[in-house]
Amino acid sequence: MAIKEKTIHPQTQAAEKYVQKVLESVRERNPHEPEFHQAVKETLLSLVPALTKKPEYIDHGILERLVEPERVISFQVPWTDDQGRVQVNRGFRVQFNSAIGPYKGGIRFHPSVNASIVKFLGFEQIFKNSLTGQPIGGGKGGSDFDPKGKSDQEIMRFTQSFMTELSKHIGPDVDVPAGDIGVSAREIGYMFGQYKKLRGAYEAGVLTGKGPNYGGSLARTEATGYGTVYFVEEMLKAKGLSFEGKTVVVSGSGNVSIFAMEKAQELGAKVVACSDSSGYIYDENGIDLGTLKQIKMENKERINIYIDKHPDAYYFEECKNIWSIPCDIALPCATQNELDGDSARKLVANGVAAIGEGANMPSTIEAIDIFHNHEVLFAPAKAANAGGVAVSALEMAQNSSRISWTFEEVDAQLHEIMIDIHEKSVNAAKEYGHPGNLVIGTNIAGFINVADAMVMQGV
Ligand code: NDP
Ligand code: 2IT
Repeated sequence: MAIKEKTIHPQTQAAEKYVQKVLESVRERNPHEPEFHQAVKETLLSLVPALTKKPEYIDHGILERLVEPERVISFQVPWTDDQGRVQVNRGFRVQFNSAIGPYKGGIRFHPSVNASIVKFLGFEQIFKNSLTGQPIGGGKGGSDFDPKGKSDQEIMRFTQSFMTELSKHIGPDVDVPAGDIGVSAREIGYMFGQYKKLRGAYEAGVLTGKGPNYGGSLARTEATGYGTVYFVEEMLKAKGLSFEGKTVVVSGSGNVSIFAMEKAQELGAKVVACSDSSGYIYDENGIDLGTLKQIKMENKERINIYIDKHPDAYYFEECKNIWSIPCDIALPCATQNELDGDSARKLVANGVAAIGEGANMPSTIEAIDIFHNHEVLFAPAKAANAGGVAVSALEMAQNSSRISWTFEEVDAQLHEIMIDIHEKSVNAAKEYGHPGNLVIGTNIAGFINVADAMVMQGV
């Protein structure tokens, strides 16, 4: 008896071949950049349905152009420490794609920062920014500078030196950096002060995440964490579920994590655990956010201090083990690849219902496959954490028009944007033949907008 072979449409075959060819060339042309390869692979594989439907993208070489940054800047950052010694760090800015607006994306200060990390972040930013529906292109920057244990004066001297070089490459209509890991309002303030001095002009829209008293937007600090929870709320709602009464675990205890916890609590969830890079805390009564904010945001201490103030809570070393705690909803909000296959298996075995990626690329490709195979609701980073950059774009809009909106006005716009991103992702997943797969829906929805703009603007 003849075996009936599954027939693959020739256009799908052509799209798959094209994607494989681009992936191979990315690996060859960018050796030793595993995070960049991972981000490109995860994204491009999910674009096959879009390339099948619109093969003109292949003729226009859209993928080859998307994976090659328009500009990569790498520079020396010399600074003097409190002992008078000269230190040298490496700075980066990757201006990835400007099809739909000026480059936009954060700056990360962390010892792990290298070309691979900045490129994966810049690449993902293209799609994320497009999803927000705002006119912003994709970029990212950073330095291998470690802010831990540095004095305020050291932070200021380093940051000023970083901006001395960066200032040559940015501007309100060119490239607009913001914060990321290790860069919050304090660092943005020092960068803005230095940029202003070098330019001799008050160009408020050159950076976002500024203090609200000098051009920053209210609700920018809260935006990424709140936005992640708004997105997950929509994903749950579509299945008749909500945060009310759910047990939530959130990794990290930085900007994104803290405000994700705050919004989840507001919506009636119990957040029982969170972490920093040393370990995690478990408080079965629910994390006391007032105490946590004081420890991590104000005093910049280690998370284990929490148990001094809450003796009935527990502290465990090894932050990765946070995923062994049973929960209904897990929000990875710390860093890339913090949730691997083993962690995903533990979460699934403990009955997790939904994952919302507050961090960038926190789940490995294996972990995402496990969630999909077990029908766990999965909110991918490019959609779920887009609230931060969306409010950054609202900050740019306020700066251009020299007005400022109230916290409630910005928060309401953020909420609408997150609902819209969810709807776009759900619709694209359905339209391109993968209903319910938000990874595919998100990537395609973000891609189409940028790809069409690239086609219209020519080579
Ligand atoms: P913060 O610097 O405010 O906080 C980072 C948190 O993650 C800290 O608790 C930190 O622990 C922990 N962490 C950092 N690196 C590691 C690591 N290698 N292993 C374990 N834990 C780690 O950063 P953000 O909250 O701003 O950023 C968190 C994530 O969210 C990142 O992936 C970032 O790219 C992403 N993101 C941020 C946005 C923003 O607006 N800030 C917008 C969209 C995404 P410790 O205190 O010990 O360093
Ligand atoms: O990853 C991100 O989207 C950010 N760090 C925020 C970028 C921004 O420009 O606000």
